[in-house]
Amino acid sequence: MAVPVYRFVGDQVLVIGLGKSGLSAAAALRAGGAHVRVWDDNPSVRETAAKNGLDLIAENARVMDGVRAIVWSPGVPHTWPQSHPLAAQARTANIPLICDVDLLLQSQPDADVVAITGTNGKSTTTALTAHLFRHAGRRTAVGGNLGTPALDLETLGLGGTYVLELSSYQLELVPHLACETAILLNITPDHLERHGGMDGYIAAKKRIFAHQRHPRTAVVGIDDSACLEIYETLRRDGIHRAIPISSTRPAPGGVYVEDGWLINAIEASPARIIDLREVPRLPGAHNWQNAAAAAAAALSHGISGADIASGLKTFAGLPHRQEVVAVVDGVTFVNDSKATNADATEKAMRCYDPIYWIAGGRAKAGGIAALAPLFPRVRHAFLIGEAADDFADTLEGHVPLTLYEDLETAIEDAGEMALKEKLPGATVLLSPACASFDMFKSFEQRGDIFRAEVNALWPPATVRTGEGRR
Ligand code: UMA
Repeated sequence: MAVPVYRFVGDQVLVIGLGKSGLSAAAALRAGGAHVRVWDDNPSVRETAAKNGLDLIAENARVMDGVRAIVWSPGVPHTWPQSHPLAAQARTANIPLICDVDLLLQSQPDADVVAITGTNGKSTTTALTAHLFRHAGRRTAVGGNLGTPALDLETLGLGGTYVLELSSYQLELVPHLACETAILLNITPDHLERHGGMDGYIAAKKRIFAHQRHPRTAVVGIDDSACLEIYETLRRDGIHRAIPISSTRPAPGGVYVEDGWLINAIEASPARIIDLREVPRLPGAHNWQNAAAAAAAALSHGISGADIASGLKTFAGLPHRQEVVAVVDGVTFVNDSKATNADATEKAMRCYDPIYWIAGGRAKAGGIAALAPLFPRVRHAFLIGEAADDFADTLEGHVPLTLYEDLETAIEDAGEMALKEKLPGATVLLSPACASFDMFKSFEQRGDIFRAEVNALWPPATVRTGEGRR
């Protein structure tokens, strides 16, 4: 535990939800002298918590009496699809729900904060922004929705910068989000059940700009209509320093990509930073938007274009996001397990041709119908999971396909077909357009299996000698 929270010494604080963020918050609060009581709706999690010495909230008690703060885990629904009983009691008692990120910001007021959200690309942008800051010699800690709970980050204090990925869930729980720089990449429908519809989802995303502190830099993607409207509002409000970013068109006063070049036009006439076509770990227009956002944040914190260019070149990328796991006899194997919806898969598909596509899992509403314009790139589809039959119906007559019981056999067949056909640019792409929970613990486990299986079937030594698979 890295950041103790001293604001609640001797006070009663509730922690609801005992996953990564809840346990981290409970530890930080206890270390800071708070009286912490905890709750999780899962009885076995409660049992473990009690065994580990945490005080459970007594059922049916007057829970809110004397409570100073309620730390709510982002994944626990509180308003939609239905109200949570403890959230309802908190509302009656007029106690706001906050999450661990809010506690970090309250405990570390001297550090700078770059907060990042968006439907897609926020993890890559967060990792890339942190990389650019570190590359330029800045003391930086990176976490939030990305994986490391906020209070597990190191204490930075004055001169340090927290780079935080924030989900729409977290944004509803951070009333003290006083960040210098806020980034909103894009908005497309997601998590609608949890926010009561698109308006609720957009409202949650907009909260990233609500409590900014000087210079109130708002970096906003202008490539979708919802974000463009938000940008226009911020530009005119006389409070924010709004910086537009685009991967598709010139954005005067902002950072954009033109003919593959990343351009800085924030304060002066447009200046080239780097040719993004030479940055292999950031393929595709969606990654170029991520690069523009990270560059805008870095520029507004005084990092030079030259440092940004060299930083982009050394960015290693994130696992499970168009991660190249092997190149075997000219066939590239790409792990894009993080693509849990059609929108994310579309972004990967635009980068490759021909594609040996491994897809399926637990489908999102709409399935893969939106990907139809990209079907001509798919040489063969290898379908797994609950969605396999539905996806087969959508692909029928457009793309040859095979259904599989397990991921491993699908990988083997996809690889063998690609290696046999030897088509230029051939890519075996795991980009499921589905959640993983029907077959795996998480998208990370699904991607780890893909990586391990590819390396087992076509080990690096085999790749070098070009002798085919073992
Ligand atoms: N729980 C309840 N009641 C419920 C639902 C869950 O008590 O109705 C309990 C579960 O039994 C479990 C705990 O809540 O014990 C889980 O809490 P959580 O879902 O908030 O998960 P954490 O492990 O704390 O992880 C959270 C984020 N999870 C979610 O927002 C769902 C992680 O984002 C984040 O990395 C982590 O904090 C550290 O900051 C993950 C995520 O899936 C990656 N995010 C969503 C996304 O990216 O789409 C928003």
